Formats: sequence, C-alpha cells, structure tokens
Amino acid sequence: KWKGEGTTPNLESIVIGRCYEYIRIVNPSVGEKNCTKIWEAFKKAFMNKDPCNILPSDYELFINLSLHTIPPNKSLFWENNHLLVTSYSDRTRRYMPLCDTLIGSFGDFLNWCGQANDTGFNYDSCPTTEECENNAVETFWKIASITYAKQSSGAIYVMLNGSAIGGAYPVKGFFADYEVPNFQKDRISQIEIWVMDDIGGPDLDSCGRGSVQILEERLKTMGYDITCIDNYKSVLLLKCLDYLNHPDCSIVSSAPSTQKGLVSSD
Ligand code: ENP
Repeated sequence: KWKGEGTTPNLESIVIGRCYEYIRIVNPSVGEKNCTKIWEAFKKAFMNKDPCNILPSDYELFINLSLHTIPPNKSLFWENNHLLVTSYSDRTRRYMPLCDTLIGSFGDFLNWCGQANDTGFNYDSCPTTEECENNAVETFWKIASITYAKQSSGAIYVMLNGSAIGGAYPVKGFFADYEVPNFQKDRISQIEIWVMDDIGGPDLDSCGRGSVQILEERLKTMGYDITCIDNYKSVLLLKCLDYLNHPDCSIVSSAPSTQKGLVSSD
C-alpha cells in the first residue's frame, strides 16, 4: 500500500536487545531503566493509529522513560554523514550523537509503522515522508532531535558533507528545523562546524561559502561563537582508511612511517 519499506523484521528483539546492551555495556552511567516498559511506551506511540497522524506528543512517555544526560562537549550534530558519524563517534567513546543515546538506539537503521484498527505492525510497507510527514519514523526523529538539542551543552560539534548535492547545510532538515532552534544558548560555549568532502568527490560547499555560510551567519546572528574547519584532520584520517593512496589523502600517504617504509630494510 505505501511506498516505503515495512517494519524491520524482529523489531522488538532488536530494540529490547539494543536497550539492554546500551544500559549494561555501552553507557551504564544512564542507570537502571526498564527496557520492556520503554518498548511498550514506544509501541503505544503509533500502534493502532492512522500511520499518517503520529504526533510528537505520542512519544512523550517513551522519551520520559528513556531520557538520560548528554555529557557536555559530546554532542555531535550532522547532515548527510550517517555512517561516518556512526564510526567516528565510536558508540559514545569519542562523541555522543543522537544515534548513540538510548533514545536514538530505538530508531537507528530501523523502520516501523502500525495501522489504524489493528494492533500489529505493518511489515509490508510504511509511509514515506513524501506520502505523509507525520509518519511514525519521521515524528520519532523530530521529537528525538528536539530533546537532544535541548540537552546539549558545552562545545557543540556539527559534521556536514561538503559534497552533498542539496548543500552541506540543508536549510530544511532536522538540524535546521528542530535542532538549531532548540539549542540552549546559555549552556553552549561554542559551536565547531566540520565540512567533510567525499574522497575524490566534488568540493561543492566549504566554510564561508554556499550553504555553510548561511549556517555560519544564522548561528552568529543567534550570538554563538563559531569555528568552521574544512576537512577536519581527525575525521579525514578516518575517511582515508580506505583511500590511502588517493591525492585527497596525502595527509596520510606522505607521513614518514608508510607501510612501505616500515617493511623496507634499506
Ligand atoms: P540521513 O538521511 O543522512 O540518514 C538517515 C539515516 O540515519 C536513517 O537510517 C536513520 O534511521 C538514521 N538516523 C540516525 N539518527 C538520525 C536522526 N536524528 N534523524 C534522522 N535519521 C537518523 O539523515 P537526516 O535525515 O539528514 O538526519 C540527520 C539528522 O540527525 C541531523 O539533524 C543530525 O543532527 C541528527 P532510520 O530509523 O530512519 O532508519 C535526527 C533525525 O542527529
């Protein structure tokens, strides 16, 4: 019926497993949580309802039950960099983007929807954002983004993609629409933007240019202390793992201890 993919098979097992893994192994500092109860609250948000009419308030109990603090200087916002952010954050060890919070772990890489007058999931298809914006997944990320932005403090990091077709900073997107407006000005010391180009990809946007300039100006007008870095070295090193000899990765290949150098005996 719908154009989008259906509910991820075994959703309940995945999500309850992720929840216990999160509170026991990934981030035990969140304290005791009842993952079964959180799952019930999550399900209640969209089950047995019109899949195109799910509102942020439907997830309220779920959010309240799964909320935990985000340490200062650990927030990482992003657009068009999902897999890079997942590896770079290293499951909260380096940074704590929304997908590395307990709330985010209920949605990351997953899909779900229910149907009106039916207590089951729709495993066949779910509405896309084009079909209706108030679908279960879109609304989930909306309320999760708002909550995450409100809790973020200290230095804030933003990873953008300078090779993204629609611009590194989409002026309509979760970051622009639900995160920036919910920053708590008095708790944020500075904002650092990293614009990462694809290796061998086009340099469409960069600091001070195009859509990044629009973001920089927006944040400055709001009174924030902004730094913008093109191809931030630490993230570039990670991107270059698979492109050691590419000219864009000369930062890696020109290093004195190249593999060749290490094995050669003369
Ligand atoms: P995309 O379109 O690059 O990537 C969407 C993928 O990232 C989906 O697999 C989605 O999970 C997962 N994801 C993880 N965190 C978020 C998220 N936080 N979010 C939407 N999807 C998320 O990402 P977007 O749409 O541009 O969203 C990026 C936003 O995430 C930024 O605002 C960033 O600051 C924020 P699933 O369940 O849909 O398969 C908020 C919205 O953290």
